[in-house]
Amino acid sequence: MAREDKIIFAGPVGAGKTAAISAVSDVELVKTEALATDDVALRKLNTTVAMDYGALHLEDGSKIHLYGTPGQDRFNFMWDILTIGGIGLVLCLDNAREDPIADMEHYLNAFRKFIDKTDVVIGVTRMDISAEPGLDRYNAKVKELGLKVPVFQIDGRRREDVKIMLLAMLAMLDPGLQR
Ligand SMILES: Nc1nc2c(ncn2[C@@H]2O[C@H](COP(=O)(O)OP(=O)(O)OP(=O)(O)O)[C@@H](O)[C@H]2O)c(=O)[nH]1
Ligand SMILES: [Mg+2]
Repeated sequence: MAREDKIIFAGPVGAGKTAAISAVSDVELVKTEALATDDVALRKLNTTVAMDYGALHLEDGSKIHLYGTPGQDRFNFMWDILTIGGIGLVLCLDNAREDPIADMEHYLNAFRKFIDKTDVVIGVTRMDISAEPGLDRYNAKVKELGLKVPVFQIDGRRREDVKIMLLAMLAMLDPGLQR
C-alpha cells in the first residue's frame, strides 16, 4: 500500500545534506539558506539555517518526505523539531573534514533519543577529495558505540547514490515491503 514517511538528514556543515536532498528529490527543493558567516564561510557560501524539504516518489505510489537539518550546532533547536514524526535518520559525514569519525560520534550522540526509536544509515561524502579515513574506520567506531548502522560511501550530488541509501533504510525498517 502507498504510504507517506518522513526521513531526516543530519550531519556537519558541508557534509552534503542539502545537496543530497536536492539530488534525489522529485519535487523542487524548499531551502532556507543564508550567506555563511564566520568559520562556516571558509567552507562554503551558503548554509542551511532552518530546514530543507524535498520528496522522493516511489513506484508503488509511496512518498518519502525528506527533511534536511542545519549542520551548525547553534541551530540545534531545529534538530528536535524536525525529527518529530520521522521514521529514520540519514547521517551525512564529510570525509574531508578534520576528524569525521569524531563528527559521527557527535551527531550520533546528539540524535541518540531519536535513533533509539528508529533507524539510522550513514552516508560518507567527499571521499573523492579525501580517501581517508576508510569505511572500515567508521564501521569500527559504530561497533565500539554498540550500534548497528550501515555505512555507505556516497557522492551527495548523485541521485542514484542517495536513492540506494534511502531504499536500504526503508528495507531495514520494513523488510517485507516490495519496492
Ligand atoms: N567533491 C564532492 N562534493 C560533494 C560531494 N557531496 C556533496 N558535495 C558538494 O559539497 C557541498 C555540500 O554543501 P551542502 O549540501 O550545502 O552541505 P550541507 O550539509 O547542507 O551544509 P549546511 O547546510 O551548511 O549544514 C556542495 O557544494 C555539494 O555539491 C561529494 O561526494 N564530493
Ligand atoms: Mg544545508
